[in-house]
Amino acid sequence: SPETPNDLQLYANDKVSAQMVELFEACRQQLSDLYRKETFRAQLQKDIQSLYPDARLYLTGSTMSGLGCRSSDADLCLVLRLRKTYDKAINVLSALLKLLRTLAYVDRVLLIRATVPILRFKEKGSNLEFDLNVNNTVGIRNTFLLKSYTHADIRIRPLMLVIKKWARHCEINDASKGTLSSYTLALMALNYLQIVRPPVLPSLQRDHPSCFHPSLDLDMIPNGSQSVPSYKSKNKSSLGDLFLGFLKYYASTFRWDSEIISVREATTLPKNAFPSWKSKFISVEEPFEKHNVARAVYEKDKFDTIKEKFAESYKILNEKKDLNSLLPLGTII
Ligand code: 3AT
Ligand code: MG
Repeated sequence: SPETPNDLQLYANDKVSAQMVELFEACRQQLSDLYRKETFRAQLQKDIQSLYPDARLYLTGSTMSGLGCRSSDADLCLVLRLRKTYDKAINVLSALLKLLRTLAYVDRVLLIRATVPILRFKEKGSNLEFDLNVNNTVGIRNTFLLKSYTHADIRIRPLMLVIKKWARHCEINDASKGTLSSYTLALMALNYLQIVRPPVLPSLQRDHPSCFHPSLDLDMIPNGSQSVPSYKSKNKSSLGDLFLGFLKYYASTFRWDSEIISVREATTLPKNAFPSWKSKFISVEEPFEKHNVARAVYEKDKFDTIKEKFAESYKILNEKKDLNSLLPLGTII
């Protein structure tokens, strides 16, 4: 990892910030976790090529974006040539289901028929979990966009990890239960960091369009994101102040009913300019496509819970100035 603890210490001179650094150091994905996932990916790609010779398997999500925890799953995108999209993807997954059940190193394979259908399985004899989709290549693009944001400023990774742990503890970090996916939370946090004055982050898509062109060849994507220089922000807020600011922003400044979160534009967009977004409780624009990544939040009571957690957590942290008042730090990994 390029940063040293000393760099981070510049932003950790108060209690909450120091607690955030400590939590980050304890929970962040290790190089050994990454190697294990990569070894599994390479073997699985080889086995899948016995069925689909042109298939390529990419690791995506927090494993690659820099936002991974030791306990994070590994997201996989299988890329192969198909004539039709959805129908065929489900057929490929059915065929793969049979193949994976014959592999000695794979365990508990399930086919999940969601909007983006996936195979979910585990590595035999460990807790390592995988989600595999077919040709949902936007996940490769947005993973490397997120990775570039984590490289733009040293505070991003610890802040995002704490936000994820906080949201999980509040039980608002599970898209399958109608709350926020980790990816949605990440975009919400990035958008706050773009909007705060002075900004902690710019729009990387606006500042470096060629690195993030939506039709950039898949194999060029990781190189593209590597060539993004780090951003020199005038905002010197501590980690704790940014976390508190994030909670406060979504507790009281952001207008859920009229604004769309747009990391692509580094601002919010007015919902009334986009009629199909008007009825949504939470609107978060996917940076590479015009869809709402927060569409899992469609029940009013889940939406209310999410807003309540922001308000309540802001109040508690602002008063107590101790991360333990929000999260039982000793028990979290
Ligand atoms: P965890 O560490 O697993 O909690 P993560 O960053 O891997 O966090 P998710 O598991 O929620 O996040 O999602 C995995 C990746 O899939 C992240 C992103 O590249 C892609 N992805 C997830 N949801 C969407 C979506 N609605 N639209 C486009 N891409 C998505
Ligand atoms: Mg994941």
